[in-house]
Amino acid sequence: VVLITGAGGQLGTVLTKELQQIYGIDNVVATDIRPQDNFNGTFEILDATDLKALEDLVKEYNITQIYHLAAILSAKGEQAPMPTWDINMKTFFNVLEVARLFNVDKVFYPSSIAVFGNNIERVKTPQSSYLVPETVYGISKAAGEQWANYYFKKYNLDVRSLRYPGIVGYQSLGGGGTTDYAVDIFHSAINQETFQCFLEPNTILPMMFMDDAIRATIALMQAPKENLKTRTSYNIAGISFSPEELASAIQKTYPNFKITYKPDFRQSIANSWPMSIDDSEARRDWNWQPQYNLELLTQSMLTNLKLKYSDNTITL
Ligand code: VAH
Repeated sequence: VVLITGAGGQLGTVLTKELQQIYGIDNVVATDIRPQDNFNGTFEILDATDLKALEDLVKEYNITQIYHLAAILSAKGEQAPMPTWDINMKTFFNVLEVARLFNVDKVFYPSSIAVFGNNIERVKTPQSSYLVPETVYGISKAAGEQWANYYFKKYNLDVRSLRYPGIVGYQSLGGGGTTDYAVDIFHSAINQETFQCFLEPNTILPMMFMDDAIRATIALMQAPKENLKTRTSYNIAGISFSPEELASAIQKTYPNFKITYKPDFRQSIANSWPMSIDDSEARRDWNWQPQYNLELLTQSMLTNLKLKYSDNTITL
């Protein structure tokens, strides 16, 4: 039985459905600190900073895998540094300890390109870069990677991790990240509103379509243990693009779509991150291969969002 923390988040919403497909709806326990309206499956309210509450759920449902998606992301995290550090670390320590004590088979830990600072090569940033993160979120994720590696080496706990780029999907909204503009822009396009972007037009960032991110997660978790050489976290790459490149991709379908730029504090976060990622280890160890380029991402976003807005099933 699989437990997901942060199941109501941008990634958790989609990953929960995928895991229900793979393991069966009765073998997935979705949890989040906030209730989810019209959730289909087993859902439990969980504040993952509460060790006892997590332990009780793991025992009650005989959990064998944990996907730990609960976290405060980069932009939101900068508004409250210490609470962000406390929440991001406490929740992961709880997951690691409960997994160790109750013989959980596998743990998934999401890391991020936010672990990189601008002390390194920002084009095709290598897996083994020296990490100097410039956000509390990035510091917590870099620390989490070391703990994942420690629990693997010391307790043989099978913790696996990906350094996600910005994720773009139609099923959910961003969760307080610096890459959220790349989701919001599509909602403006569909609703024929001018989009005000909080980053400069030429800010290139590593991104990935949601379906690729989900497929990468499942591929990593199902890879034979002996193939995995990296136990901190794997670089993975999808596509890199800037707001102006994304806007012109949208204008191919919506020629009248307009974008304006009003950079805010998130610009300095974006400036500290890589522009593109070298994911050769993931390709070597577990055959990673993205399938979505900018054009396919744009088409899929516009087609699916139009559907959601037309039969107003939009419950974002
Ligand atoms: C964020 N979407 O912006 C998340 C992610 C790399 C980006 O970590 O914080």
